[in-house]
Amino acid sequence: MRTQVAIIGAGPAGLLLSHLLDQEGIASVVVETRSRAYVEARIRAGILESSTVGLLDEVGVGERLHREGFEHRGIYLQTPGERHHVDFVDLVGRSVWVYGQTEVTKDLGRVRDGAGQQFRYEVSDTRLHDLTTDHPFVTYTLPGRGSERLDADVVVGCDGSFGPSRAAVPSAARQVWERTYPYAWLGALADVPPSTDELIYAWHPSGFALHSMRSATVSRLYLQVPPDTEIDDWSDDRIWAALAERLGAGMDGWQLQSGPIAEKSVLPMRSYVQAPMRHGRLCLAGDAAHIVPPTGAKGLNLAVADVALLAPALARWLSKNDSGLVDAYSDAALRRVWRCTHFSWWMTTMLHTSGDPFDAQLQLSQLRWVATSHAAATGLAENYAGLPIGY
Ligand code: FAS
Ligand code: PHB
Repeated sequence: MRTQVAIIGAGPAGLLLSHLLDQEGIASVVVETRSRAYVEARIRAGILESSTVGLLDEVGVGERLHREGFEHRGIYLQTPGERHHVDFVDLVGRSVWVYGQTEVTKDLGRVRDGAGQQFRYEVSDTRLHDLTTDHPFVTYTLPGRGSERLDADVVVGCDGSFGPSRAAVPSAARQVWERTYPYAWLGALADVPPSTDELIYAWHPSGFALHSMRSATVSRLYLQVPPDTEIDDWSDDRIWAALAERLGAGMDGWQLQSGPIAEKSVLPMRSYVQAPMRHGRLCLAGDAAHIVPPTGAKGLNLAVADVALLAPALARWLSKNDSGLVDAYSDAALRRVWRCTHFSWWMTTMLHTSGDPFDAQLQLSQLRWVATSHAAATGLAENYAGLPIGY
């Protein structure tokens, strides 16, 4: 097979890239190792920055988001006994939207089907070849149909943190920065109406907690747990008890409604950045190049920002033979990557307890500062609501 851009990975980065390229008249084939149903059901992010929503609207993928998602003015920051609202709209004139990554992925898939996108789902043994020549190609095995070769002008690795593209950049040609945090998140999806109108980020001596949501009947909740936590050690009752304690049930009469937990899992917390995000005719986008802890709600939004930069760069290269933008892609994308990596680290270290009493006082002082200083709250709002694409 031959195409212009071979995209590895049908997550939000890969699907959105295929759509943006199509809008520029550039053909692509998307190769994915999982089934479509699995990818569309995989529970991950839930917060969309205003620039992400703006882009999805622009390219005709925002209709259901506006119909079924929630627009939020801001978030609550909480310490024991105090819940403070940080209003992004007042502070920086931008809101955020609550709309599950599963729904974004379904909307993108539907629009790509309508445009006749070529997909290869459930492939195995994906390999990248000749990336520093003018004729790169990808090989993989199709379920029950043997191996296939996909020739392209460019290969884009949108295959996340466990895909082959990241490692296809020779170690001598790449630099990696990594930080692993001494805690993890226990995430629970519960069939119960949210007990808050906007997200609550709570600092508590027993550990961090987050109350998010997916709809008027589904809540998404997170607890800080030790990194080696076994999910079987956490019964639903234990999860609800810890959430009630840390989110301050009873404070000013506020109650946390509990209910059936449909899904629960443990998510490791780490920061990872790999540079450059281009090597010859291989470009990396999204989690393939960088991982942020979810405390800043940046993962999905960063993947969107990468492909928003990459699509016009590839289009200009492939249709006008002008490599100016693609030569600048890695540095331009990494500027935002490091801004979001810093913000996600800052939110994570401000809100997760380390057990060190000195740290605790520093964290409480920082949270009080954000709650009382217009300048500090604006800094948080600017980063959380999202910086303009192309920052
Ligand atoms: P993705 O990982 O979404 O997509 C990569 C795709 O490549 C996958 O479909 C994968 O199956 C495919 N692939 C892998 N290897 C392949 C191969 N060999 N051949 C073909 N295809 C291959 N962010 C938040 O803001 N909030 C959250 O709560 C949150 N929770 C998360 C939970 C988990 C477990 C993870 C891993 C991430 C979470 N994130 C969260 C971050 C998340 O939203 C990512 O940033 C986002 O999925 C990145 O999108 P992509 O870059 O498209 O990568
Ligand atoms: C989520 O809704 O899944 C979510 C929201 C905010 C975060 C992380 C996860 O910071």
